[in-house]
Amino acid sequence: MRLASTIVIGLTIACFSMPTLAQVSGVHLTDGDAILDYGAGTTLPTVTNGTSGNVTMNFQLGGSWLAPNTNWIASGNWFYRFDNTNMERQLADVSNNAIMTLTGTNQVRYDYPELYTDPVAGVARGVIQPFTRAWTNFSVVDTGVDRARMAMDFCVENYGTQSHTIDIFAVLDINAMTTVLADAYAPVVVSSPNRTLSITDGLGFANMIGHGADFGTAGSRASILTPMFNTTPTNFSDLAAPLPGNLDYAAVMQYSKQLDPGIPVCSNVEVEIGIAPEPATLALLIAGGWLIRRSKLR
Ligand SMILES: [Ca+2]
Ligand SMILES: [Ca+2]
Ligand SMILES: [Ca+2]
Repeated sequence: MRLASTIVIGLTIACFSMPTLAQVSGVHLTDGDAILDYGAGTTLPTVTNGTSGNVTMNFQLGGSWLAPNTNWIASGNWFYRFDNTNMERQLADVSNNAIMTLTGTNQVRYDYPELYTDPVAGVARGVIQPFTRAWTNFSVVDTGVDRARMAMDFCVENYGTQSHTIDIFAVLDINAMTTVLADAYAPVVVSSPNRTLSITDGLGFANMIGHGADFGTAGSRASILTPMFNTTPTNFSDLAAPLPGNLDYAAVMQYSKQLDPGIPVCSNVEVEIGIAPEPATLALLIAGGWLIRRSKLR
């Protein structure tokens, strides 16, 4: 009897001394030889504002995992700003209660039960925006030889009774051909309801498609990222003129959404990357195709 109660006491102590839930980790997704890491080798942000919101990422067309000169997206994330606030916030696992759910090898969902308003004195992380929650999905698809596509979406739900508006930002530091320089941007193409930013670097290309986005632009890393961490509301406008490839650029899609009670609102971005076949290779492929066709005709 004494032994049994000792065990019970021991178990009780063990339960109460267990650490709080672990921080939610980043994720490694694969499809064929395409790879997408969100929070590569790290946990998700644990604060609602600051440079940790620009989560380390890794997007590969192929090659071994994290091999040098294989990463086309250095970092990025979703940010949001409610109508009653002045600052953009990042999705953060503040209370250790975000949840990660993997599907197969190439999809992940993160649930965030808490969203935040501006920081206030004594509460650096900000006040919880009541009756709101969010979730994100990330996925990667191998779309062929030297081709890959990643998708990321952000959904927010208002389960209160008061309507809001919310601004949502998808920020990505894309490095076409894995190099920070030589990424030439064309002006954003508006093809309702989408916006597309097209980037070229030699034979490499990257297209960032904002489904239903209200604005799409790119600029130096600082011009896109710093405004996500400062103390004033930020609004972007469309990229109207081409950018020559002489800086390390980041790109952003902004969405302005009505957030009525009971109606989840989702924003979605896709990024296609690839290397166009060289003209000589193309000629060989065409010739090869012709020979195959001729042999089938016989
Ligand atoms: Ca480049
Ligand atoms: Ca700002
Ligand atoms: Ca870049």
